[in-house]
Amino acid sequence: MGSVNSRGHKAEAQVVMMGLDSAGKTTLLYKLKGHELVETLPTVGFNVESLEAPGHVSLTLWDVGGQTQLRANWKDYLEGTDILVYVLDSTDEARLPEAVAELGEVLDNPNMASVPFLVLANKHEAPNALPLLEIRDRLGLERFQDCSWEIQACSALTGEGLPEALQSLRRLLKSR
Ligand SMILES: Nc1nc2c(ncn2[C@@H]2O[C@H](COP(=O)(O)OP(=O)(O)OP(=O)(O)O)[C@@H](O)[C@H]2O)c(=O)[nH]1
Ligand SMILES: [Mg+2]
Repeated sequence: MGSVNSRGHKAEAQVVMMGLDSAGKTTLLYKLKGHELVETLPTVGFNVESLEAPGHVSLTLWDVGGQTQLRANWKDYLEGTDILVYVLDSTDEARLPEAVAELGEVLDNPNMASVPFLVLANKHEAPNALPLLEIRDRLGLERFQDCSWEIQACSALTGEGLPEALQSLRRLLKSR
C-alpha cells in the first residue's frame, strides 16, 4: 500500500494497468519510463517498473497481460492497489463492448471498492481512433458514482496525452 507524505498525500502508490490484449499497456509502460519505443510481445504474466511522477510521487506500475485466458488472473493483482489504469485501444471499436464488460468485472471486485481509476483511450493518434467523447459515452462511466475516475486520450507511440495522464493519476491519488 502507498505511504503518506507530509501534506497528507500519497507519496508512493501501487498502480495496476489492465485492459484487453493489444491495447498498448506494455508500450505505454516503457514509454512512460522514457525508453525508446520498444517492440512488444503479448505479455504472459506481468511487467513491473517504478516511476517518479510529478509531485514527488513514486509509482510502482504493474502491467498485466490481457489475453483472454489470462484475465482470470487479474483479480490476483487487485489487493493493495491504490489506483487502476484501464487501457483501451481507441481504434478497436469491435471489441469496445468486451473491454467495457471486463472493466465492469474488475470494478466489481471487493478489493476495488472506492479505488479510483483512470481510463486511457490509447492509440489516439491513429486516423481511425474513435473520438474520446464517444468512448466515454459507450463506457457508461457515469454509473460509477462510488469512486473517482477520469478518462484521458493518449498515444504510447507519440507520447501525446501522457503528461496529462500522470497529472490525472496525481489528482486521483489525492482524491482517495
Ligand atoms: N498506433 C498505435 N499503436 C500502438 C500504440 N500503443 C501500442 N501500440 C501497438 O499495439 C500493439 C500491442 O501493444 P502492447 O503494448 O504489446 O499491448 P498490451 O496491451 O501490452 O497487450 P498484452 O500484453 O497482450 O495484454 C503493438 O503492435 C504496439 O506497437 C499507440 O499508441 N498507437
Ligand atoms: Mg503487454
